[in-house]
Amino acid sequence: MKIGLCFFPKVGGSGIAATQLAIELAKKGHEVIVFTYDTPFLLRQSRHENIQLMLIDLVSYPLFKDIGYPYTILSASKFVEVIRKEKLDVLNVHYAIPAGVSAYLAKEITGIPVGITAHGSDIHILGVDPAYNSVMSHVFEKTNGVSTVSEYMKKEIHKHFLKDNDKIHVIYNPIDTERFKKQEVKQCDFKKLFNNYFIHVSNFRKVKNAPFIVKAFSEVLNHNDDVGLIMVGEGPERKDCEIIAKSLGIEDHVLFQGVRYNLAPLYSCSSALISASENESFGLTLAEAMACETPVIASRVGGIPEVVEDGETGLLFEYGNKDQLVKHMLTLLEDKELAKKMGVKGRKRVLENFRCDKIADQYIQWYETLID
Ligand code: GMT
Repeated sequence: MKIGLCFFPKVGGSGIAATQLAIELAKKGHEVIVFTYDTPFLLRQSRHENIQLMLIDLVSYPLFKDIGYPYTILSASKFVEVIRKEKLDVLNVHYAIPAGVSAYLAKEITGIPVGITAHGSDIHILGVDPAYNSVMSHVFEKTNGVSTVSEYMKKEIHKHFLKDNDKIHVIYNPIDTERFKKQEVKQCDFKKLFNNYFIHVSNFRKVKNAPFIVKAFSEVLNHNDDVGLIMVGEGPERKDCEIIAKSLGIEDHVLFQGVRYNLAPLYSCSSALISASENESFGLTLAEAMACETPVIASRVGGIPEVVEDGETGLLFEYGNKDQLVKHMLTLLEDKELAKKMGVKGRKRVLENFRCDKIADQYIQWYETLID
């Protein structure tokens, strides 16, 4: 098959998942044309036969100074140009805004079958916003099919956009279980200060609720102070987390690592991954940590219960309930046997449900239905 895949290239769940998908499809012998505006970091690391990168030109004009690039038109034009030249079989865009609109235009112009993969805030934050809603409703109606990353998201799409449930397909996110596997780390790759670590990985947007994790962690330190909190990623609330850590006098225990590309060693040396999000359609980092045999502690929101089996591969807490989070953190610090068992079950769950080659097969089956 000749497949067009469009996604955001920078660090972020939808881009990471879609890049992994591109790599798997290419490995299976399909020709993949990636549409984006910069080289995704996973594609920078190695060469992949069968993947062609088509950069969307960011052409501006003085009149557009206040409104930014007209990205919807720029990407639609690139789709049309490439579809005509390369005779693509199908176009799959990841994250519905604005690429869903660009793909809709390309379908109108060339007739190509289009599948939109919705990832999260493109539905439950931006999609439902009246600023986008009327156009997005039309686009979802007119596209050949919609896929999304959890049953929770399927319900959201049905509620807000599509009466026709059969048009919405759930395909979980792909995890590379070779890249994400337990590594025997005697020492973390940064200075070893404590015997135990928790880890949080995110883009530090408000929805991730990262300052709450720092506050809960300070209460854990009242019971056990031989523990550090590794904070990975960059974003709007990272600085707030630093300020809170300092104001609580625990700044020596909270280790801000910036963006890290090799996460397996960090997951592997952690007692648990912590996620306190207000909403999460899937929670890619949870599945990555589980693949590394690291148990997870997460808020019971959105699609997270589909990824984490409560009491089996991790422990869930009610969103915003600090006492429950602290209790779970202490449980996994103290009961190493339980943590180990959960870790082993976590990897098994990822291998069964999220392994990237299996997920790529599910995408192929979905593309076949779009083409029919
Ligand atoms: O939708 C977003 O907030 C951004 C998006 C991204 O590109 O990082 O994250 C969403 O997609 C990820 C990949 O499918 C999921 O793992 C995240 O749970 C989801 N984020 C939210 O729903 C808040």
